[in-house]
Amino acid sequence: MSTARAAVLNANNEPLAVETLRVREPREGDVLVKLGASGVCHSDLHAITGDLPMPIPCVLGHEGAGVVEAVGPGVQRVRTGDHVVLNWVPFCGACWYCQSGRNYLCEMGYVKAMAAMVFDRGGTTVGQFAGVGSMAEYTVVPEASCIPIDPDLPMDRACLIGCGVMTGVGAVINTARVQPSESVAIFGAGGVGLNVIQGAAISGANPIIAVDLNEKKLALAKQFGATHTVAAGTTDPVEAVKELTGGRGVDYAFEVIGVPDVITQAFMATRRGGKAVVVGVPPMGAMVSVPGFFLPLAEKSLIGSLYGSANMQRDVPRLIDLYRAGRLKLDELISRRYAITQVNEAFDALKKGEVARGVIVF
Ligand code: PAD
Ligand code: ZN
Repeated sequence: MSTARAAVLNANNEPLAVETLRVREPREGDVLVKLGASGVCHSDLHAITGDLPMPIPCVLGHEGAGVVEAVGPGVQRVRTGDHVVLNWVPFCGACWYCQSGRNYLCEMGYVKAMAAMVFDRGGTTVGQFAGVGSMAEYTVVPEASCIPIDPDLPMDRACLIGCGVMTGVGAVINTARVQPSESVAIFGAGGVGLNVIQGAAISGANPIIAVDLNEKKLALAKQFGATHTVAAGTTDPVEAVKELTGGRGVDYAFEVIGVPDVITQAFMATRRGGKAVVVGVPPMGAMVSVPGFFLPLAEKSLIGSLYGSANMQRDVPRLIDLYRAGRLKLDELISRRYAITQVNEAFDALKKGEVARGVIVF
């Protein structure tokens, strides 16, 4: 049994508590990971507000990287001392989705993760956000959630691949499969949206139109490959995107915020036959409306993208290769580094739109 300081959500919309929890030993197929870094993603913030319901109490964090401290019986994919990026879809490998090559849609892994009971304080179980709980000095995850990486890659950069980078780049490359010279618009240039932008740049998309309310984010968007920016606070973004595409609209519009009205805007900003790709997570229960007429008569689509439709074992090494080749920005994503004790400051900065990504380093 180890102990770990962890950021715990005890009640919605209240500051997180940094508590010392007990962490159980890894069991059959489990791995004990000593965290090196954990990114602060808006999905964690959705859990704080309750927009993304999580059983409470719960250790937040799902964008993690660390070192394998110990493995349970039967573990084959990793060994003690391996550096790993954590995968927040704990796939089972056996269900219909896993067998059909879409392990990012596996539901069975979650069922197991929810019953994993990794953290405990005084006899009460504390849950793990997304089966990971990376805002903790140690966590226990299934071996399928550990993607081995080269130990040279610094932890603060590696962790970003565990959510924001994979989700953003994957939405372009895996979900939408954007081709060179196709036009894209990105609504929301935050920690994930900037990665949609750089995924579009890697794919050779043109133009790449970034839409955000925050001028600082638009400046970052340019740095990540946006060819044009639209200040949504002062301009009608749908009209602006159309103007930049000869009046037609874009081939692909990505919504990377999770606001139903902006999903409608993204849909309206696509051309006839275009696709709006929803990456942002709207509050549980919220409905999204699009004019149904345009679904058949303009042959438009509205599709979702979970975790960049990733196969993490295949895609994590690919992203690291792109980083090493100087084609994927990771260093520039990190605006601030925090100690675990500063976790509430990190969420405040995210809420205020002050950072591309904040990272908790252990
Ligand atoms: P973030 O807070 O870093 O970025 C959100 C951006 O949206 C900020 O730059 C805001 O300024 C901007 N914004 C807010 N409102 C508007 C508006 N009305 N018009 C234009 N811009 C606006 O968040 P993030 O990048 O960490 O996460 C973004 C979303 O992606 C969030 O909903 C998160 O839960 C979701 C997500 N989805 C997946 C997935 O698998 N689909 C994975 C990870 C995160
Ligand atoms: Zn995330």
